[in-house]
Amino acid sequence: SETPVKVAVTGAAGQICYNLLFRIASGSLLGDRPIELRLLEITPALKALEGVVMELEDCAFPNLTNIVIGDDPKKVFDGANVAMLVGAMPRKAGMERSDLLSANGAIFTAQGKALNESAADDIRVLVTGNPANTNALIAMSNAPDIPNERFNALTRLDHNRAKALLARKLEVNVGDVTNMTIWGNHSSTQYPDLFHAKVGGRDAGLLVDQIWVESTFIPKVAKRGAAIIEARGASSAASAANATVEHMHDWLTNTPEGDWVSMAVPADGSYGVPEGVISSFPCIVRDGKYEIVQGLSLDGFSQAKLQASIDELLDEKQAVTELGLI
Ligand code: NAX
Repeated sequence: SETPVKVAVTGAAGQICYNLLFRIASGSLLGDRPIELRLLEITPALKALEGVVMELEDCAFPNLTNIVIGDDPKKVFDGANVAMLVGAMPRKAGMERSDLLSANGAIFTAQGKALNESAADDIRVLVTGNPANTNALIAMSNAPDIPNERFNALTRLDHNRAKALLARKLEVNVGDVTNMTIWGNHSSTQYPDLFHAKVGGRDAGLLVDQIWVESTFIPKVAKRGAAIIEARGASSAASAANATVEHMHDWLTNTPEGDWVSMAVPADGSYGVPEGVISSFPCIVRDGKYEIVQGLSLDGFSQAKLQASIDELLDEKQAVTELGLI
């Protein structure tokens, strides 16, 4: 029988994973290929994680061959082909930004080193835990033997939010919206760009006015997470899990012909984004390799929006450099 794909997931007892693990195990990631789950948590959360494991067992998923849990990243990442880094230190009241970066820095330096030592040669790492782009940069910088392009961060949730908002505005099916782009950081400075998007094959930019784009579309996409916290009393979980599984699924396979997705990947100079940051771009995937879509034209408005988000990424990079994390 086929060798199971080893899928490592961190933050496994948290709320995103309470949805994500069941999606992975039921086939949303790899169809009917056998999967071994390798779940990392901090020591105090291992008991809760045992409960999640019981529920996974009780689903009797036919393609879930084994579950390994633990609090030692080196052991849990052993032989992993895929790693989804969801667990992170949330910002608490009174916490300065530098405190947040250093708390997460400790997590992602350790996990980067552990991946470097024990993951499989084909490891792909996707960071969902915030600040996702910079956490991915920290992990990447601490894993010198793993090619940089194997480290991505999640902006697919923002991408999906942007598609859904545009579809609601135009009263079309979300499936008719293609070629949406999120540029930059997964933060409030992100630039959701509909000027290359298509709606039923027509240019989205011709179907909405600039005022709606600037005063509604961009801020609503960027602040959707806060709106969900306000309504639900907890941050987005199922939609974040869905985006995480979709990003990794597409990265392992192909993006649909004629469309692209948003992925935060190590910058290579495309669109003037300097090497050394992990920024969101429009990407296509062919046979498990992603490429940044080239040749899109950005007008002055779009350039300024992208630049603001790059500036923030460079600030975060400088902060973690000063903290000695990269
Ligand atoms: P929860 O607080 O419910 O779960 C996080 C889990 O991570 C906890 O169980 C915690 O014990 C665990 N954890 C902490 N440090 C760990 C470590 N060193 N190793 C392993 N596990 C560790 O948060 P949840 O709602 O699941 O969100 C997880 C992360 O996703 C947060 O950082 C959150 O900000 C981020 N998000 C990112 C999104 C994105 O689009 N990129 C959107 C959703 C979400 O806000």
